[in-house]
Amino acid sequence: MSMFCYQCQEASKGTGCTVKGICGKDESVANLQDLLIYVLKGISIYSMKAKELGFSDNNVDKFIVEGLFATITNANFDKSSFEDNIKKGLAIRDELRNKVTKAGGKTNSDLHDAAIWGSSNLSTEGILQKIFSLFSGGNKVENNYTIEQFLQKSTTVGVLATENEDIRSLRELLIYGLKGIAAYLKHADNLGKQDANIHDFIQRALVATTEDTLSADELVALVLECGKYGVDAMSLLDNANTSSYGNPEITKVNIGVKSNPGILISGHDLKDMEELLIQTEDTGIDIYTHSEMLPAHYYPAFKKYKHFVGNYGNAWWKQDSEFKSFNGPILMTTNCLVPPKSEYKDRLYTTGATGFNGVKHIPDGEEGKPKDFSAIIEQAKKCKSPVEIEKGEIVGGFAHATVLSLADKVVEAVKSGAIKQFFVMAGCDGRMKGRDYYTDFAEKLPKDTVILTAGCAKYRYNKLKLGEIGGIPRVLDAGQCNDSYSLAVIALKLKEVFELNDINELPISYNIAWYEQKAVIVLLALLHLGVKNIHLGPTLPAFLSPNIAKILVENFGIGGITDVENDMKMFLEA
Ligand code: SF4
Ligand code: SF3
Repeated sequence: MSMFCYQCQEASKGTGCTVKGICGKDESVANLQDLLIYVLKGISIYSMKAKELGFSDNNVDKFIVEGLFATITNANFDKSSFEDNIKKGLAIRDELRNKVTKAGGKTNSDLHDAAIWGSSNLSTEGILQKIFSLFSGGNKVENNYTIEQFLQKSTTVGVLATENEDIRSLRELLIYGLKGIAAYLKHADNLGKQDANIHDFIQRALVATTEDTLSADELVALVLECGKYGVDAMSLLDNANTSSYGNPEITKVNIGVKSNPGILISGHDLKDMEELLIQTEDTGIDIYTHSEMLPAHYYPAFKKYKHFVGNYGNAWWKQDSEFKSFNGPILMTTNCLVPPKSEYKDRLYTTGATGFNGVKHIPDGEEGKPKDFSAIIEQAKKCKSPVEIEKGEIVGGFAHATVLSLADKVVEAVKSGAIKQFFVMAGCDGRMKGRDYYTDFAEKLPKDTVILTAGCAKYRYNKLKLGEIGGIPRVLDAGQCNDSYSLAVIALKLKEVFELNDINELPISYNIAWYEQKAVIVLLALLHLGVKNIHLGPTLPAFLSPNIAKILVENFGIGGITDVENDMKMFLEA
């Protein structure tokens, strides 16, 4: 058996991981992820037919979103969870097929293999029973499939099953955009916000990746449409976050430690954050954020918790040393999870879309009840307090409401020439040595420039002393990667204030770092909003074939990066 994955920036040799992922994903997990995506395509085929016939099922929509999310880089390494989800997916698919058949829809003959393979011959009752036991008893149910069958099938349905490299490139670009959307939809759903149109698009797009009749032009159009739904998903999540927890405020976050034992929470899920804060109140345990959870400190609703004391460490990839010195339990709510070292594996917990063999997983609460974090809390009480690795504060909270409240000041600074240019340096951080580029770039930017950031890319420069311009910090952190939406809202507002016809006339340059698939949807969302000349680094995606990269360069001016001096010159003279 072998694997092929090229969905993230660290794809081996810049082309793809073929033996084991640089991320640590082994071939069986990689292949089961491919098979799960294939099952989601099969479900979508029937779901779209069901929608045409006038019925849909929220549970099907949610299953597709959760399945996509689980395959995002550094989310889930747990083979058994993919095996279970493939089984559940097949049962859901077959039940949906029966319903569509009953309603008079066509479900036979020339359907794509994704809709047919491994189909059970069970009666509707049998399938319903199977689904019931799968949902109520996990993987205990007896069924017709073995892991060997799944692994065998998986090797025929992965990325390389599409032979034409341009079609493959577009199909995968679309799927990676959908994975990013799925992550944002899941967070919004956890806070009670849904948008049926986005689910419809996800399923329509998944079906499109099975249609050999679609031309490259049609797939390009779908990719761009994906950007529109990316904006919608980010807007939905922004609304979910701000209506639940208030608008982020300018906040100084402590990066030192206190003397109590602590729990470290990472990933992107604010609902988990809230539930953990509530359950740890008055327990003598302090809560710290790591990596992408840092922006939780900016929300007014979380400021009332006295035991919510700071941020510990840096971006995701430093977790192996930082989790060790933290001393207390760590809760991963989403990606990015690095395969854990033995020194802290027994203090690590996953929840939601994340998972790892042998790491304790906190399940969803039953019937909408909160998750039960008591095991983490009990363990924390027995742990030593964190070892201090740095001291000081970092400032953030510059999401759209804050920046727009400063609009007069910002506009004045631009008009007076105090601010010459903004640099959007949002996105992801990663292990690659070449990412020092972003620290150097931030340090060497002229003093009359301001960095707009979101995502874990900020850790490359958010502790530098870059100063202020007339009271406006030179690094404005809007929040997590999904809060890149704020940067788009700010740009659109500035366009309006300066009465420009085109967003590209603004003095804003885009030098974005990417790593995983949420960055892909952020990129597609920016393209949808008409932003041109985005530079993407540290390397261009391996999944862009030369022809598809050419289309992006010619139509949108997308480029890579070279070295700091050359790029700085190019951006400042543009
Ligand atoms: Fe390789 Fe990235 Fe895929 Fe992991 S997610 S297997 S590092 S391309
Ligand atoms: Fe980071 Fe994983 Fe992308 Fe959310 S935490 S930005 S890499």
